[in-house]
Amino acid sequence: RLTFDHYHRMADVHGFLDYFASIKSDFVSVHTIGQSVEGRPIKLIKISSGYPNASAFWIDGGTHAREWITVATVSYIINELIENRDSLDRELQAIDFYIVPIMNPDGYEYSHEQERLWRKNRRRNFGAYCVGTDLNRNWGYEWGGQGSGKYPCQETYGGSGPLSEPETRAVADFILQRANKFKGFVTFHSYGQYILYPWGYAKRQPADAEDMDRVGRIAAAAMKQSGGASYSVGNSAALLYAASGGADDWAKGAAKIKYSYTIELRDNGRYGFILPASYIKTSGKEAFAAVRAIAKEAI
Ligand code: 0X9
Ligand code: ZN
Repeated sequence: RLTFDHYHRMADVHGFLDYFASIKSDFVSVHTIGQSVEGRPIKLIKISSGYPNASAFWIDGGTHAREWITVATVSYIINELIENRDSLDRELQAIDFYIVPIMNPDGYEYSHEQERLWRKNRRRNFGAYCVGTDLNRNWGYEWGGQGSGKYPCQETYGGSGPLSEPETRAVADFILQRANKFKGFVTFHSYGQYILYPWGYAKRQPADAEDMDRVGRIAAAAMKQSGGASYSVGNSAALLYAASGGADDWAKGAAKIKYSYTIELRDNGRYGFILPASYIKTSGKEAFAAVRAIAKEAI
């Protein structure tokens, strides 16, 4: 079992998924949808509604290795969706949740063992000394544009091509196989307390920016209401910076999932990426409120 008072290593997080699949096999299953560069599993947990034509909702964490709070927060959400299923609204019980808590297992382990502030995956780049591709610049929608590094030694290196990395490729293939089922997509990052919506590749609003903004604000209000922190809502390139090849842009632009968000969790900069584990529960609670709010609006 996982506790939410310290950060866990990959094996523990994955073990916790398997444990749920074994004790709740009537509605929970775990699937290895691919392998990382170094051969670690990309594990996905499906929390099923039991309805064959259910709407689906995507959640992921652990894209950037050092953003440990996202792995812990997504684990917390999984625990809530399973253990407190009966107290969940009926409409949310009718959704199939597909959740990957650790998108970048190699980077996550590396940030525990070698370099706490590691960001990218662990790709050995051809002809270069520097290791790693930024998985959040590697997605195949407007890949390689503004805010994406061309050179392997950059922290925002977008890779050798769109979806060149096994970690992004596995998830893209999985989602595209059932893309029309997905109504919502939330990818967790840290830090800054933002609810961001596309586009991220340039300072450009999507045609449905008004809807995106409205639902983002509902989510921020739900977070606050749950006793959580203040989150700012806005277009990602406008509020933060332009960065192309992001998962959120791909989900909206390529997979056509309307309600696609990046949520940057706590904090506001006091601890930054090195957020103490004592924040896991509060982060989990507010993030779960955001997921419930977005999912409700999306279906
Ligand atoms: O730069 C990123 O990948 C995200 N911020 S972080 O500090 N966690 O690295 C923001 C991504 C926002 N979405 C897009 N630019 N598409
Ligand atoms: Zn990030």
